[in-house]
Amino acid sequence: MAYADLREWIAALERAGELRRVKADVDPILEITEITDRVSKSPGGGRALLFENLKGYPGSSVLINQFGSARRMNLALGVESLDEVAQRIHQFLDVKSPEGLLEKIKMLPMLADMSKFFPKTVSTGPCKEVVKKDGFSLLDFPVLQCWPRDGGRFLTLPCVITRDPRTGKRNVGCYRMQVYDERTAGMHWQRQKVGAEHYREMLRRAASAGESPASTQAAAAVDVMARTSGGSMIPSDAPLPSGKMEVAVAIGTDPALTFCSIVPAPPDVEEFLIAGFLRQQPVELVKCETVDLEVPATAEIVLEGYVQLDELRTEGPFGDHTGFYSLEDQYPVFHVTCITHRKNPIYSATIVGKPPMEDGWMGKAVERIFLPLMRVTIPELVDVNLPVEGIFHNLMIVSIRKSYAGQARKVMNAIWSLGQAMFTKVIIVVDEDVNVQDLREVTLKALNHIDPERDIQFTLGPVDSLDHASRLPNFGSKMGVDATRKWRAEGFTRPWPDEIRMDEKTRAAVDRKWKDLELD
Ligand SMILES: Cc1cc2nc3c(=O)[nH]c(=O)nc-3n(C[C@H](O)[C@H](O)[C@H](O)COP(=O)(O)O)c2cc1C
Ligand SMILES: [Mn+2]
Repeated sequence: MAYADLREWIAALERAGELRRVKADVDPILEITEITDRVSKSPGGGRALLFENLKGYPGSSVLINQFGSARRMNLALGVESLDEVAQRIHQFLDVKSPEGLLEKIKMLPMLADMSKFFPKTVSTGPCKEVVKKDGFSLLDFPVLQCWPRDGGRFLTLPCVITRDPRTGKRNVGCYRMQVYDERTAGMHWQRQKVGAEHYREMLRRAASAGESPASTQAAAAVDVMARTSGGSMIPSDAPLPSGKMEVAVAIGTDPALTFCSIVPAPPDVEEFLIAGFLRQQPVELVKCETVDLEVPATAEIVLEGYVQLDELRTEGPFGDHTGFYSLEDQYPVFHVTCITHRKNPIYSATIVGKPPMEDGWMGKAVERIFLPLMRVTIPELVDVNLPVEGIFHNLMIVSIRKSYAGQARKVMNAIWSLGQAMFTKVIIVVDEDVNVQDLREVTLKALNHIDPERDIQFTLGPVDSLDHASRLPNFGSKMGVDATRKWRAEGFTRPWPDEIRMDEKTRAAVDRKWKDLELD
């Protein structure tokens, strides 16, 4: 069921009637956004678009909106419904130690399955069809300018590959990249993301290199950390330690891997492995030409290069998925040392802006797939809804099976401690009898059930870099709403009213005479 590359995926989209080839001339500057935005907001998210005639880029093509509907998201992962993926994860988590030979034998297929997950390094692949160690330019590709006030043109769907200097593990993250010129681009890994942590670890090492004793080394590292944070730096006269960090960027991979670059995986789990799990076939990797990293063998375009540790540059503004422009900030700069690509590479992109957009469907897939994983630490969790207008970090509605006093608050704290869910600005917790997917039901019941002063929990902590309202960039407050039914054990002594429901006998009687009433 796995797609070997972007081209097989495009063919599958076309067979399913989910692709529209656009032959008319379009401009990658603003025009593609306006077209795609209208398509994204049409019923069901429209179709994926393959622009085949681009102003200024004869022979090039741009794929966009590949994940932009529930159906395409399912197709991308080769399932009928995302619950299938959740179910497979659940099965893995549900393993109990086998008792006796029969149970052991039953487990063998699953173990054999696991061998398929690990990435495989191969000697070469289509991404090496054209290798350019000089004479290359980022401007050779039809990179979009998305919105009028954007700081420039941005790579919007890059798989950014870095290596943890401590463990050697590779990370793949989707971080937008502002193209500054032929050979440099911004590296917008936000401070709490894994690429940023790899960068910080390189900085720590550089800060403490040559210094002795250990306490001085640690102090040097602490000082650098306080001044820099992931991407951006608190302005200071003291220079940062110098050095280079190798980075590779793949654009246009098979859809499972592209999707994995956005999933909030635990930092130490390689996305290549997760993609292998989703595709049920290993991701094939090839070695880069100029850096010590591996990239997907079938990628359309690969950028190799490095980030200079002590160099930061203004990145943004950028019309973001909040519906507002995210503000300028200081981020590291990526320097290209080599570009390899397939013949006639297909440039793959997305746009973000006011929801609903393509990324909303990717976020919904994360919501479904992560539910069983969230249940590992929050076993009382029944269901989760991240409404698209809540842009994933502003609003999470969860239902729980409540069994003890104060449990809703325990669940909030668990969510604020759970990987990227730490960014959640507002959490609403309801009882398991509320369908969190039905926003009308949530509004009715949650608001009926709260005494605001009593049931709202404020806390402080890290917030999303895109939050423009927090008191400080990346740091602010969050709110949890305990909209569960309050118990005596929680100090609530008033009687709790019954929900209104007609009795069965009357309902059946009206059913029988409904036709005669002629009310339809
Ligand atoms: C279209 C799109 C664009 C994104 N752009 C960025 C970005 O510029 N910077 C960033 O830190 N995260 C961005 N993200 C979110 C990250 O991809 C996401 O947090 C991912 O889990 C990061 O991977 P990591 O945990 O390996 O760092 C974007 C997500 C999507 C869907
Ligand atoms: Mn990661």
